[in-house]
Amino acid sequence: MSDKIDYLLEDIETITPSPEFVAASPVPTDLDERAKADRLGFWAEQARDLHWHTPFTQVLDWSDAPIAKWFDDGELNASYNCLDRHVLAGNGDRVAIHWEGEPGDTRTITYAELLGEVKRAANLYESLGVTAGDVVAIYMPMLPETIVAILAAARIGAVHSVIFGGFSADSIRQRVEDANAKLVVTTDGSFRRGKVLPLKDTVDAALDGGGASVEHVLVVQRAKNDVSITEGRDLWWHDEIAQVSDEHVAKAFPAEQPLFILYTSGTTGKPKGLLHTTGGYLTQASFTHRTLFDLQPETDVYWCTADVGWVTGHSYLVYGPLANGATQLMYEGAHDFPDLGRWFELIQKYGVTILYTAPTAIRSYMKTGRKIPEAYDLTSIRLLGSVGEPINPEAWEWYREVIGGNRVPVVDTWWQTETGAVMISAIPSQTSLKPGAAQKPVPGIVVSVVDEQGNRVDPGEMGLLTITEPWPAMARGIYGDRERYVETYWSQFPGRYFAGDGAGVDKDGDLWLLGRVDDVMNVSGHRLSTMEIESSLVDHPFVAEAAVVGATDETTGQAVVAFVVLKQSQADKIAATDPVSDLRSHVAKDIGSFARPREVHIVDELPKTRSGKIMRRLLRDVADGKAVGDTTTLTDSAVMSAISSGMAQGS
Ligand code: 6R9
Repeated sequence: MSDKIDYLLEDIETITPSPEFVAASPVPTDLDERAKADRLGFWAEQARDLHWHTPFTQVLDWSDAPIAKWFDDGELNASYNCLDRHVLAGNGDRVAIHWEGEPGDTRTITYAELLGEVKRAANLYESLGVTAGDVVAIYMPMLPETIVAILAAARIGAVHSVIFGGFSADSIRQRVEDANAKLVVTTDGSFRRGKVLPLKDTVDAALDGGGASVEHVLVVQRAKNDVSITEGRDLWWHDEIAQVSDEHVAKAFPAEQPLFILYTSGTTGKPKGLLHTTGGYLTQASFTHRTLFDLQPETDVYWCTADVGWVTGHSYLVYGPLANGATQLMYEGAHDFPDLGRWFELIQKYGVTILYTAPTAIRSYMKTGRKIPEAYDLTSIRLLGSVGEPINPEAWEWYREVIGGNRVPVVDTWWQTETGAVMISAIPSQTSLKPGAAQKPVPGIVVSVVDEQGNRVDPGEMGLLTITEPWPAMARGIYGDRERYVETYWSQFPGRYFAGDGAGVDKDGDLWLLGRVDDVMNVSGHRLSTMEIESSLVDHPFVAEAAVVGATDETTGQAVVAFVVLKQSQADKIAATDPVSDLRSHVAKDIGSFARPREVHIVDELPKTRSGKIMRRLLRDVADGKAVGDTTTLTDSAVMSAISSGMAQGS
């Protein structure tokens, strides 16, 4: 059986950081050295960058593994760290948020103003009887009030559970009930591609006959669409906020005070509510944010395009940037409204210097062509980040060349809802970059790529990513279900965290993330990464996007089945050839004949979750000729019907 990934043993050209970038970088050069010499001491030092009401004396308590306690005897307040301390340090006039609504309305909010809003909201929550440990569910679009609602919960020691604004009433009910939420914060509606999405109606449907724990629903007015108000339960945010004081003293809470629950889908149908606590989470979120993005808080304009409803929004739109006193852009709407230039127009308008986005967005711009970004001035950008999926080298190169003007570093950051903050990434001022690789564990993080028996694999071998030492931002379990947490992550390799991702180490010792292991195929005894074949397909000039799955095959065990979206700009050339046979040969030539796709299906669109991940599970069903499974988390379930009916007609 071949476990080799040949390209990991080849010479790969790296891109060294420019001398100007290195010279200007505020990131200490000895982080890794210090972390290796004294790992816990290193994290303690990072934690001391925060404000502690009561300093901690203990660093890690692992006696109740795998539920860690970090900085356990210390006390702090997350909201104080994100707001008060910047204002007290004289930075109250610094812009915290440049907000732009989809229709083009804008708001500029300084740290002092944001603090005032959060104090009022904290008073409002308290007046509604919300106290430390209570759960506040937040079903909101990308508004400044969403950040206010989150930080107000943190300020009083309440636990927020943000539910992505695209979720259905059933999903809201399930989450509200799982956590016994006492308060729900929502909006009347939100703007999306020029239409109003009626969020409050969805909350009403969720609470109709369910969610008995909910005492109040606070409604932020945004779209001014009609909503029904349930007397005694529902309150307008603006009415209530006007009646409370903007004085509020942040109390100290224990380091292990629960900060939030965030649900993520696992391999089973029931979403898992990952629980995160305060001190360790905030330490690692802020440390990674300032280190991996080379943050210069006085001058940078940072933009994370993730929705606040996902973990990336939590750590790199709320806690990381605000704890570091950064100035950031927050955009309410769709990337393609009113046209595909919107993101680039925003970068130009606000002078964005750091952009953090997902490969799927990059590939969709590759598909529509470089003309769109090239029409804007993107020279303010000095750093690019990627997250959410493996980034294929072609997308990495395109991102750097077209968005980064061929001059800026690109950091590929690997992490998960479970890990709370980035775990694997280059440090842009210190690492020679390799297109397509996440490269290095963050200082203070220890990982090991192992085989199924738990033995470390050699360079060039395919393995499984494990994390061998506890880390500050790690989840403190699945809310209310310790067993499931242990079973899902800590039982395959006892004593270690198993991420569910495949990985390899190259001859220089750099890490390559190869996608979920459930996406690994075994074809005639050859282990193949879906990612590797996708990357090869995307390398072909005709292909904009590709998804590969392992279909069941009587002879070879599994067979490679590819779904590809072709580039509109190449239509003339494509018409003159046989693209399916071209692509099959291309992969065979690129990787080896064993990797030649059994089938290549040309489709108009790939099925994606609302967070932009390709739903390979659904494509596998189609490839296996099975009924297509649950499509409720797709952005557009019509995509699957189109693909299935195309297959039935033998496309
Ligand atoms: C942050 C986030 C986690 C899963 C993870 C992995 C994939 C995320 C990645 C990446 C390769 C990267 N993933 N970042 N794969 N390279 N840089 O996305 O969290 O939504 O929980 O997803 O996403 O497969 O296991 P989450």
